[in-house]
Amino acid sequence: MKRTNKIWNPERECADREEMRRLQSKQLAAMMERLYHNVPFYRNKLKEMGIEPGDIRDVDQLKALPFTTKDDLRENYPFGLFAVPQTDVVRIHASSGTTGKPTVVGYTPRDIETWAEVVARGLVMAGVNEDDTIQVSYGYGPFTGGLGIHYGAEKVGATVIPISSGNTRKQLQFMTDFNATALACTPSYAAHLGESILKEGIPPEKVKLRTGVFGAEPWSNELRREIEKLLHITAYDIYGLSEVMGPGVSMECECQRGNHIFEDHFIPEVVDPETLEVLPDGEIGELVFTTVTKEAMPLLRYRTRDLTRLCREKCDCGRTLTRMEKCLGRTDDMLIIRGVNVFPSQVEAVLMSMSGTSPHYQLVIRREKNLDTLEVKVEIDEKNWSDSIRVLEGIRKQIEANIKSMLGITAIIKLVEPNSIQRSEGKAQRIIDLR
Ligand code: DLL
Repeated sequence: MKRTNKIWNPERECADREEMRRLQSKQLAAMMERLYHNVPFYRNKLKEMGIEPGDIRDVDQLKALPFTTKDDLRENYPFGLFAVPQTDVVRIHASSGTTGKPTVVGYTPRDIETWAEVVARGLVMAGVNEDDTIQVSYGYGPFTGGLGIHYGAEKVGATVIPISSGNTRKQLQFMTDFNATALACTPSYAAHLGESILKEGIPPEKVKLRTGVFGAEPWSNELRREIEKLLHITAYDIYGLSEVMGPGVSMECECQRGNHIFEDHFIPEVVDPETLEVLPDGEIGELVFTTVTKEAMPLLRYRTRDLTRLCREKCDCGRTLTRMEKCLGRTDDMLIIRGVNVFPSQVEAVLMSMSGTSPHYQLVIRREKNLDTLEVKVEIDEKNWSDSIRVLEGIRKQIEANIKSMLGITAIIKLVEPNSIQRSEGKAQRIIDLR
């Protein structure tokens, strides 16, 4: 008998909305007590605002509560926001960040259990079960990707290959020799693995993959189709951030119409990033999470800087969990090119909708005479690279025209030869900002 069903935890994942609200309200009230009594940072904030923990009884009251930002985490480095004594913390993760101190997060045994539960739910959405062998090619270490997926996969009962990121040759060897049926890594690395299979001439029947869970960086639906074609799989989006838990905050189901947020643990809101007002469902804004069940480091209204919109309608898969649209990008990655706002994922969507280009590109931003300019470096696939200059010039002009018509910006297009843009084994570096 199969231990895994199509829905891992139907009671929670298909709960009636009113029932979910009641649960969230109860969890929020309990969280407020813990924050007030155990975390001086929150106690001071709440006192300043004249809020007593007992005042908060309903999830609707969230909007009256203070936000938490990445700077708050940095200022309380390393353990200032922990709500439990060190003896109760069994794991620490940290995200490096590009500047300053890393952000540190802690987990109690129950937090680890919750994390495995939500990742298990996510893997089941992607069709993973105990008959699968999953190659976990996210980095193992302070980054939450590797160990996060690992525990969820073991909970599902799948066979885990904890290969971590990097060493593409070995990845391909393990994938084929151990008959991996599922792959977990960043979408950019998945595309690279797919191309490497072709380049190495590995016969398609030796690759048994049928599903993949990809995330940790923004990626377009067009790149999804490219990965699905390269690897002959269905590619699912998994979203998360270390501050909130790690991978498994939300996950895409078979309908592939937005990621279901595991809102019995992470309550979502979308706010206007300028005014911080809560936006109605369907409007794009900054995603904010309140981690109502976390013990070691619960966060109140954590501003993710990720831009998306929410949909609370029941999904065709049967789940009632609120969905978030595929992330458009991060507020800090938004480029303003001569007044037009652009996200790298939008440029990617244009590139991937054309033939002749590869999924490897970089955006170079410069400032010339006080104006920002955007150069798009695009790798051309092997077949087209050997073509005549006239053909290449045609492709270049077509990219330029498509970017202009779809995004409304003029970009300088530079075609580069196959394999000249550095491959990333984790999160791809898409933006080179020379300003
Ligand atoms: O990237 C956790 C993770 C690991 C998620 C593996 C999915 C798979 P951080 O390193 O803290 O944690 O980075 C979090 O990455 O705020 C988003 O900006 C971005 N991100 C994560 N998943 C997605 C996704 C992990 N599916 C930051 N789509 C988040 C778009 C994503 N962006």
